[in-house]
Amino acid sequence: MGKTIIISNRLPVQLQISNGTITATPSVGGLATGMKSVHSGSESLWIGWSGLTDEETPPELEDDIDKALAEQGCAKVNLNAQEIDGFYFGFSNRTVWPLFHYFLEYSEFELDFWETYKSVNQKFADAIIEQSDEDDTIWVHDYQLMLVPQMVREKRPNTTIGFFLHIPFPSYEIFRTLPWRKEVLEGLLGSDLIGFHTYDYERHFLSSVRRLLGLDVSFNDVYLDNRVIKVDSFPMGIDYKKFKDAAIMHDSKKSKERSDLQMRLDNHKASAPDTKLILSIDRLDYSKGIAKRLNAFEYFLKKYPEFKEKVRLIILAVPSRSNVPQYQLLKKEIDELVGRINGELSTVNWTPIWYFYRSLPFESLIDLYTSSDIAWLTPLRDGMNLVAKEYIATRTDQTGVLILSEMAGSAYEMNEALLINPNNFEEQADTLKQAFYMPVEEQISRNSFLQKRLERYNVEVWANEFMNALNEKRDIGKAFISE
Ligand code: GDG
Repeated sequence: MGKTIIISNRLPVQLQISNGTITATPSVGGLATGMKSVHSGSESLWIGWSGLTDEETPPELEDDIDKALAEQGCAKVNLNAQEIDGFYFGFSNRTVWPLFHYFLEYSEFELDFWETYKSVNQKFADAIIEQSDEDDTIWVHDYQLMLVPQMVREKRPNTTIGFFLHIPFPSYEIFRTLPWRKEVLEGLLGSDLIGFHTYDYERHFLSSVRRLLGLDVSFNDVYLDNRVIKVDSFPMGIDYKKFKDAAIMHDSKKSKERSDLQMRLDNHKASAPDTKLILSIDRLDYSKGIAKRLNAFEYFLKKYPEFKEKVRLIILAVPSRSNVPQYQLLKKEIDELVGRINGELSTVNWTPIWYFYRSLPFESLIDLYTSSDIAWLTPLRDGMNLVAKEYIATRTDQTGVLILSEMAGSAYEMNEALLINPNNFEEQADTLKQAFYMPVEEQISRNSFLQKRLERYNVEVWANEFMNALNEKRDIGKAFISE
């Protein structure tokens, strides 16, 4: 059996150059953690972009960078600033991201973006061919690399290739608007196994394959030439233990060990014990519905004025893709909304919204999760939404209410949460009220079901289930070839 090769746009390491010395530290994101069991030992390699463009990489340090990455089981694909512009900020984030999240009007169909996307996908495919053997197993991640499976297949017809999409796959009616729709489907169909977060995304994909390419689809198998491609759903979990343990550790901290943020949150609780904290955490992205949430919050306070001075909304918006124009406009809109709502509704004792526009360290995230009575997550579309799962994992005493958009992939597995349509302000206002008054026993009952499920289907189980399904495909393929 050969190696396992993982490919994603970004490598799971942070490179730092200081005084001519390179350090590569592993990142702690969900994907990197989940892939630990797959990406371990000498039998695996992770290929991706390092985060430094060619222009930012001192030529004399090239070898040192390669060495530092190799120590982490990684190899880099070199990309220049113009490639990052067209491939990442362009086709990935100005064409595919909005289209796949149903923001058709934001999606830009630029030939230049597409050409760069193709050539960069070819670079990734070439790197795979160079670094792998025929009997290696390849797992490609996400929407930036949808052409890679077919590009590898052309040179390596018998290699086993899996692809996982972390964002929604849209309905046929949306997907068909893409000028390069056939090329994208054909790119993906270079895989042996294609995974999505939910059954709906899987059906949408199969419907597009049938209607746009006219291929035979039976249940979740696609027939293409002499190959059978399996399409399935694999809902991604979180590193449950990490969040639970961090919350336990947090609860056991003595007062002098508590962070400034935690002290602020504690003071808030002490000075207004019957006030509830409502939390939302997202990247600053239009798909996450932050502006609509702010409007819905204002509506709630106007519909139910008795909650003035009784609730506080904490918005943590993490900077993201800030050189894409739509994200700059959204930042402005949110800044203005927060300013206006706070300006209109604040009293001497109360500011309705605390707004943080930054990324916080993991410990601060735990402070926020553990101190908030309600988590309110209202994406307009979201592949999965891991924040919802992380909030539940940190509730050590099982209290807390999760209000979650039906449009998030995680809603399919989190039926015990209060599920809402983010466009329905009436329903959102009533649900906030319901959350405020939900009896503790009901909170515990709902959360205990959720916790059990999240603990069982954690991110490691997700990665292993995908790999097992991929290995099964490889074994079937081998049996077929030897017949
Ligand atoms: C994409 C899909 C899908 C957030 N703020 C901070 C911080 N975070 C961490 C959270 C969570 C992660 O970022 C966000 O994950 P999400 O799943 O909510 O959203 P996306 O970033 O859009 O991820 C999504 C996911 O891929 C996986 O397939 O679920 O649908 O869009 O883990 O904890 N972490 C730290 N500081 C912050 O300020 N340290």
